[in-house]
Amino acid sequence: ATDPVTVTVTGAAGNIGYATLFRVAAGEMLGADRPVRLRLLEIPSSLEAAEGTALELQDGAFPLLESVDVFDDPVRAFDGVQAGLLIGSRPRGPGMERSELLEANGAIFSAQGAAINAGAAEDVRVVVVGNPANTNALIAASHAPDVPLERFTALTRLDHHRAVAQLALATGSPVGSVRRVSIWGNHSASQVPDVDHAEIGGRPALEVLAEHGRGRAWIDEEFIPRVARRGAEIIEVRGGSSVASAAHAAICHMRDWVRGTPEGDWTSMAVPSDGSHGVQEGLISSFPVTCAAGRYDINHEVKLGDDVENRLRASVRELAEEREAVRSRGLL
Ligand code: NAX
Repeated sequence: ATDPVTVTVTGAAGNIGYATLFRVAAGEMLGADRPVRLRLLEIPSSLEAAEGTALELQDGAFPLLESVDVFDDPVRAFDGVQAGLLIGSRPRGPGMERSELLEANGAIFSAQGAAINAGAAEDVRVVVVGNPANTNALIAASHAPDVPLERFTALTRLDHHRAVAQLALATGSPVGSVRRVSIWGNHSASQVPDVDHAEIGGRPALEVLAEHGRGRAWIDEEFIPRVARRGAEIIEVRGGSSVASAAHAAICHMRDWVRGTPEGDWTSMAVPSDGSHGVQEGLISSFPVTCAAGRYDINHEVKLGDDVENRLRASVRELAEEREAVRSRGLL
């Protein structure tokens, strides 16, 4: 047996939290040989619901689940954290101003960043799911000066999966044959799904798409908007926002970061920019990354097509604006 890993999940009583916890307990994130200690964070009004989830986790009798503890204090919830899934955030309510949204989330993620700074384990890794995910990750990172910046990431894996799935559907190919898709930029409608380097069944995706009558126009007018607006489509059709697919993406994000991406493929993660691909250093932007030996590396080799580059520039501008908005409110 190996040492247990301490996993903190915020928004534990929420929809995505609920869909995530049981799979983590089952070993689907960190491996079938890795015991886990779960620490659940909720706000006081949802603490009891989180306690109920903890009871259900007991009822799963998961052999890998060493303990479940529930907190409404971030300092205690993040004590010893090695894998942090920051899911809870303040969604935009009806009539809510953008400034209120930024401030509510600024308060949440600055407190959580400070708690991570105070108590995290040496090998802590954080993925922010709660929106606006990239900027929330930036706020948390800026309140954790003792934690290496690269340990703060945000989720764009759901966008990545959506793009992979749409390519498979459009070409009648198995999903598992689609590789090297990239999501660039912000996790928002400005995100940039990129198929220029993608492969389907080992062949250039653009070639396979063309055989199915899908050229640039399909990519620009159908594929990109479909992927970028898929969250809204799910809300329309399902009557609620993405839950299980988001939980799955968060688990895959952390799993690949810890255990590596498959040989010959890469994935997409929003990570602090090192200045490459024209993304201002320090902004948390989605990039194609490969993971090995517990770390991720931004893919520096892929060359941006003109169209992707233009779109990425707009998405990065949006990220810089979000950063400016939180900075001017003293949240960084
Ligand atoms: P829910 O409203 O079901 O759950 C959120 C939970 O977070 C609630 O139980 C709430 O009490 C808790 N919470 C709020 N503030 C907290 C705090 N300070 N500390 C601890 N817990 C806190 O939302 P759910 O559907 O689970 O979605 C969670 C977040 O994921 C939302 O911000 C949503 O926008 C975001 N999403 C991000 C996605 C991504 O790809 N990055 C996709 C799915 C999802 O839209």
